[in-house]
Amino acid sequence: MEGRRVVVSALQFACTDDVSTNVNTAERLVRAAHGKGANIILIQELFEGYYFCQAQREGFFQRAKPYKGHPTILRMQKLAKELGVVIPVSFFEEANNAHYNSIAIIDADGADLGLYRKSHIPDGPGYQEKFYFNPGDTGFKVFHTKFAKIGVAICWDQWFPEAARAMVLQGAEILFYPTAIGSEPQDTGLDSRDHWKRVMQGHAGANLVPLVASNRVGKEIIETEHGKSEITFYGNSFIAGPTGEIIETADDKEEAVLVTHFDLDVIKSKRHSWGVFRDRRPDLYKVLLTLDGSNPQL
Ligand code: PUT
Repeated sequence: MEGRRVVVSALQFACTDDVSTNVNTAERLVRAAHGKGANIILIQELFEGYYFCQAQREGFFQRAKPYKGHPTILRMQKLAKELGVVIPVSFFEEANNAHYNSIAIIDADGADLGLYRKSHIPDGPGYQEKFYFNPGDTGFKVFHTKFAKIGVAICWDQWFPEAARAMVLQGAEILFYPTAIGSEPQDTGLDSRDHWKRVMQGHAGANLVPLVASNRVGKEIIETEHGKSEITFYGNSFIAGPTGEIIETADDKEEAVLVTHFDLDVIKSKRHSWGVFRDRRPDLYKVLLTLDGSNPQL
């Protein structure tokens, strides 16, 4: 019996540091994904420009814009409505004196379903996000789109199984992670791509949901306060199935439009019959609410 069929897509491209060029590229690839039958199309994190968090420069705060009336969100709302597709739109949000790494979820009729603000903010060489972003205050959310209930989290959030579980517990049927990750300026020998993939494959398998990850490619060189810094983003955008299996993957250099379909009713039956949501023991998980692992139950 045919169930609820949904076609998901992950886009991957190299960003320039020019907003209109990048938004045009995103639109071209969204149209290509729609041409391949996609219903929900994921664009990579902060696709309007270079990944500016390589540097701590006060001028980069000027890249932030308020959520309401944001020109890229408005343009993607028009595009979503024209094509009848769902588009999560990642952007650098200014909210009075706060700043967030945010994503607006645009439904297939162009309606804005609301905002998720990145919860886990990384810091370290090349990825100095704490300089720019307040930790998100929305909590983990589920968005009821035309095609599926979706959970959307952002980049560093993807390393935390708690975030994935929280979204699926609330009914998310597919998880989406827009990302910006690549080389590590402090260690040329460190390549995290396989680790990065396996962690998210684990979220898919542990929660029995498909998962879509979209990452940028390309070398970006940024003038920092200590001279130039560069990151080569490794792409490898992928779509995983509900046992964590990789179904589609892109390479580490090329632009890509990945597309895969899933039957959400079949997956739902498998998720329920496997029993992990029946056998959870939230009464024993209070330690997860501590930072230091001290067990409030002892
Ligand atoms: N996008 C954050 C990645 C951090 C890698 N060290």
